[in-house]
Amino acid sequence: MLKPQATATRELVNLDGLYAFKVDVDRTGHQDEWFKKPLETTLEMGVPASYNDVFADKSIRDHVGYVWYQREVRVPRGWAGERIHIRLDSATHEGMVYVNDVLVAQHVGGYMPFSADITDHVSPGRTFRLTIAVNNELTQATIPPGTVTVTEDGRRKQGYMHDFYNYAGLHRSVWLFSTPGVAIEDVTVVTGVEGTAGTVEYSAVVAGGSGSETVTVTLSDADGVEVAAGDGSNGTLTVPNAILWRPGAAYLYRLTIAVKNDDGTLLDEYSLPVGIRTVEVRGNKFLINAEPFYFTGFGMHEDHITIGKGHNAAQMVNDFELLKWVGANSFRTSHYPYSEEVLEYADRHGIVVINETAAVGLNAGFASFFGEGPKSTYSEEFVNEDTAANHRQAISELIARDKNHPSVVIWSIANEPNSSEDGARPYFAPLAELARKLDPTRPVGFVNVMMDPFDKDTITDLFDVIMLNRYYGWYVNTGDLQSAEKALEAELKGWEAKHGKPIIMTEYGADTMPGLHSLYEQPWSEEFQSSFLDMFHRVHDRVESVVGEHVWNFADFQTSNGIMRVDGNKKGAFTRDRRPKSAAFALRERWTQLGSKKQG
Ligand code: BDP
Repeated sequence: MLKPQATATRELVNLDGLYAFKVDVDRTGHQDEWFKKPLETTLEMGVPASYNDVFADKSIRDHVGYVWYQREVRVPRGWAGERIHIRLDSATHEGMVYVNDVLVAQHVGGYMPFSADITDHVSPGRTFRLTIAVNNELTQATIPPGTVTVTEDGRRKQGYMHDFYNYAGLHRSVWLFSTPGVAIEDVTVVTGVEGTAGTVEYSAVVAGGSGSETVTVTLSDADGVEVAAGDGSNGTLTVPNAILWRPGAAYLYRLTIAVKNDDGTLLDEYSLPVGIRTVEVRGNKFLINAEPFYFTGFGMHEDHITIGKGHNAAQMVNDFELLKWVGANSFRTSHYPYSEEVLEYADRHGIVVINETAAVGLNAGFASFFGEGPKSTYSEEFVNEDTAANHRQAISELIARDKNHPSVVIWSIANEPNSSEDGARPYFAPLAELARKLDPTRPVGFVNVMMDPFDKDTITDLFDVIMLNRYYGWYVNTGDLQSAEKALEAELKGWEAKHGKPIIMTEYGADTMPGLHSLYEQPWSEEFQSSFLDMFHRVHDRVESVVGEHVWNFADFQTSNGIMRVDGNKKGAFTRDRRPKSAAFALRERWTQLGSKKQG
């Protein structure tokens, strides 16, 4: 799915800002057709942002169900004769979009864009009423899954098997955009390296034409100088002496696709940045441009004070600046796809990304942490055929959205699913196959949970890399780093011997209260966090197959209520307002010196 852009043939209007806002307390909005008239409310809500922490009202924060957003939109008068579309970069977790009285789009899955062609419902130069109903419920029909229960006094309660808070709303931008009648609908780019040359294999899908149109492509370097050109909607361009996209040293070319009619009139134009690079797993090494790469960085969250999971350009830049400061070369989009702006930024700044679907919490083993739950994972009542269908959709949409980003080097199709029950292999084998079919060029993996080590796990051979979340010294061997070190090393050696594949430690961390100090390395102190991380690092350095380390988490983040958390998860190297804990300085020391040692 192409991100809308302004080109010589396309225009774009941003619809962010304040919307009238109403909580559908009695669940009557659809029945009473709230979209047919101005919302009866005095509340307003900013887009993009989560609505939960914006109002000083517990009932809004805890609401389970629909909320409604509404505003007037004027269609530019110059758009006569164009196709007109509305696009939501996301609606968490379900969005229903009404243009005046008509439902034009409905989408389930909280972290993916969707759009609708509304040409027949609007008029250039005139206004229309845009109403968006957003539902935050997680059910058997969503990824991630959840359960809504109704208490005896009639309140709806949301349960789910992950710790991060279920922020909801319009977290990303809303757009009105135009496309011409004959339009480029999709572009796929695959890059390669042959000696000193780079190859750019492209294929474009053009819709609405008669077939007699011509497609031309040009590739320009960062200075705008054309370095290759081709004809036709598919082809391979060769760039002599190509400058490669490298971690820490991004270089982007720009591919422009033009569609023209017989007399040479430009019908449509679309362009995208292209980083020429290769990714490959060979034995127990992870190679970028045929050179071993060692991941340093974090599992992150889109999570900030007040705006929750809302995208904000300045906050995003600040997070990337902190990654740079601490010496991180990569991160994982735990536990859902992030805003497209994040990936574009990573492309431009040479940060490597493990891109994850929102399939988190497919594990009955967590029931005890999160209250009552199902006994087995792969069962009619929990992860069933509906879940699998939604999971297939999540993988397909993620790859369709993000396939052209050079920063993305691994697809992570799930976080900590149960991988030891009988049902795990039949569930995951088709999903791994689907991801590979949709993108044969990138390694595919899933993130393994501590409860399913190498002698219990039944699915890791289906994947290219081993990604492990481990908490030796925290959830087990709590505070006893000596025993933890032994247990961790033994387990990693077990994975190494069994699979011979690259291992990335995708999570390791200890909750830490900033400002709490201890002479005795007590858990929760800043000293303990640093010693805990040091212990992992000693082990990583002793196990050859370890090709990366992502600390859990980049920053403290908000969680749902529970006795395991004090105002959120405190495993951040930075606090929630992005101040460094002592561990951040220790990580900086290691990671800024590590690069040459590990990769050389
Ligand atoms: C892991 C999860 C992560 C949690 C973390 C923790 O992948 O989302 O936040 O544990 O407990 O199980 O801190």
